[in-house]
Amino acid sequence: MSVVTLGESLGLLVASRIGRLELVPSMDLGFGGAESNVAIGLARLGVPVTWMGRLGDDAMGRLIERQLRAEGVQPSVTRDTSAPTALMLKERPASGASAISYYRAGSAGSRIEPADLDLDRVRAARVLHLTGITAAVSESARRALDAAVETAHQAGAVVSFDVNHRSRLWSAEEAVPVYRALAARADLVFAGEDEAELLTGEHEPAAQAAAIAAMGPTQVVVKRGEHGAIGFAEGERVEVPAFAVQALDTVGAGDAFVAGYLAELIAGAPLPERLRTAAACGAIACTAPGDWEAAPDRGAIARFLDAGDPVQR
Ligand code: ADP
Ligand code: KDG
Repeated sequence: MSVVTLGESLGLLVASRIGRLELVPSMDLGFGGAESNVAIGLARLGVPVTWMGRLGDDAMGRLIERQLRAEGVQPSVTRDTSAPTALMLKERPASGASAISYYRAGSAGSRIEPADLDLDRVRAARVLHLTGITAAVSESARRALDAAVETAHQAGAVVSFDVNHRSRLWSAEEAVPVYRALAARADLVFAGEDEAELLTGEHEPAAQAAAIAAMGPTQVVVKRGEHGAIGFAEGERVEVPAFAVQALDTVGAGDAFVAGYLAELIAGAPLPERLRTAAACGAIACTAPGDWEAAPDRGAIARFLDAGDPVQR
């Protein structure tokens, strides 16, 4: 009952202080990447998971692979000796605000191609999880997505697609037809409200979810940040509110949410339970800095759900 995901992971340098980046004295080193964030979230929830991607033959690539292994993710990595691992910088212009810059054009991760994929692992998986970021990074990455989707379909796996539009990487005009084509081939689609509006032209989350479902997927989830989420599956529509938390860093909330949803799907849980666990994972992920560091394990979810007292003794 495993999950396979593929995409680009990047080194992450985060300004240690609020203020203009050129005046910040130091940066904290970590990494991110929507698909590896989901993979770590799943591993913490006890789901066997493989992350596939290309990394540079450099320190950042080694850091990413080590960390994935340390988190219990099985990496399936192609080492690219002619291109570096990508980087992103996160500056903090004001309290609670962050701004990302990418250094990823021509990176190792963006050069992923169908030959890099371990298709036997895709065939053996229960779920293949993809995001629109991979579609944005290159033409060979789009071919890798196609090959993975084709293989997963033939093997009867669930194809899960999170739109994850990144306007720094491509324009909506370029991206939307690609997202629509991927959504039509997916069994399960996740979209933020803005993304769902891009895909459907609808403004209301329920209408957005219905319009995405009309494209083909049997399960659709619209993520609504601090307003929670709405899901459609098995002929049922379910809304969940967000859990009230003091959000410190919302980057990665959507990835933790997806991990929670997929873990419950694999466990055979009905839609309301899938969404509740997902919302708990999303909320918990917001409570500490980092793109994946705060993703919970089962124990943390249980403590969160019956926490009246925030002090643990
Ligand atoms: P994305 O990161 O993909 O943009 P969202 O911001 O919608 O996704 O977050 C995904 C989910 O995480 C939401 O549906 C919600 O359940 C939870 N979440 C996000 N932000 C908050 C928040 N500020 N407080 C509580 N839960 C949140
Ligand atoms: O969802 C969080 C991701 O956006 C982040 O970890 C980095 O994958 C990333 C990207 O391309 O923005």
